[in-house]
Amino acid sequence: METDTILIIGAGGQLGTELTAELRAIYGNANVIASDIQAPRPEQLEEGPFEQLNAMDALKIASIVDQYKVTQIYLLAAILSAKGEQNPKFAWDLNMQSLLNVLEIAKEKNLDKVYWPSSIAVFGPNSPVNNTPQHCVMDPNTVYGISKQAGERWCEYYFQKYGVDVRSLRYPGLIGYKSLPGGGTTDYAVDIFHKALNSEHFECFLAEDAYLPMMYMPDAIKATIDLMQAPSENLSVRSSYNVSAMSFSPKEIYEAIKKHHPDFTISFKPDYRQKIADSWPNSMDDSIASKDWGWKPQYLLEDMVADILENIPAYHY
Ligand code: AKB
Repeated sequence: METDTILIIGAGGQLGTELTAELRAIYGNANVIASDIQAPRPEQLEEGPFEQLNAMDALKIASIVDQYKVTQIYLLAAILSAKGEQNPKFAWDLNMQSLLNVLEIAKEKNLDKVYWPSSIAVFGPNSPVNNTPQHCVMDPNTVYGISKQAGERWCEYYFQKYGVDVRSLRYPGLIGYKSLPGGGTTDYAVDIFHKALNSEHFECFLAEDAYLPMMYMPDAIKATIDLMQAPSENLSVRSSYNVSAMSFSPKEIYEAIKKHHPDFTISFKPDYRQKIADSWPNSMDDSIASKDWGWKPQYLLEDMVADILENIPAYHY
């Protein structure tokens, strides 16, 4: 029987919502403590333990860890790429302070494991654009990307110096229908489904050919849990693993949706987020993740679109 007790910080977000449900299915509701800066919705209180928590509050994190005898922390709270550009100083403070809080607590309290997400945003204009390798030039030019790159260095540092078992993935754009993303450059690829389902016109904030790496949420959840359950000695990367599933442009996802909704219309009005997209890879080389812990995605564009369009109405409409 599993005896792990997991604290999820940022459980109400796009990834947190789905990861909390999956971890509770594996470890039991009572062994997964959800926390978020937002007050809980009534159903969150029914599903299992919930604590209202600001990820910058190290004392409160430590007291929750003591109270529930937490053995693992998943730190998902962050300001994403587009929102970060509107308040760079705050994005830096939140993204770095929360990570340092968790790494310090993991060290002090000898936690078993920590999970912290990185992103394709760690790459920049001088990184190789196609099949971007695990190790290459990284010159991120968003505050989000800079914080993720610095965070990767901190993770590796805490692993090397203090033996903190911290694990991380460089997520591409994550696409799910159960909850909405907030403040990312890849968010258009979630919004587009809701417009199609509501029979509304979609104005895309990226150009039609802005090609980016993306991943369907079930693959992201599986990747995260597979990495966290892999034997420590198999992991050769302690900064953050490249993972990849599919790449597409706004025009390509529109065309895939249009096959199911022939009247759906789109126009393109690129804004400041186009520059962010331009600085990110088109596709990622994830061969080290495949080799170390058997990573293999299940969903490509057409399967994902069909699955979302089939499931979204019952979920939201
Ligand atoms: C964003 O667009 O900021 C995120 C990411 C790719 O990390 N979805």
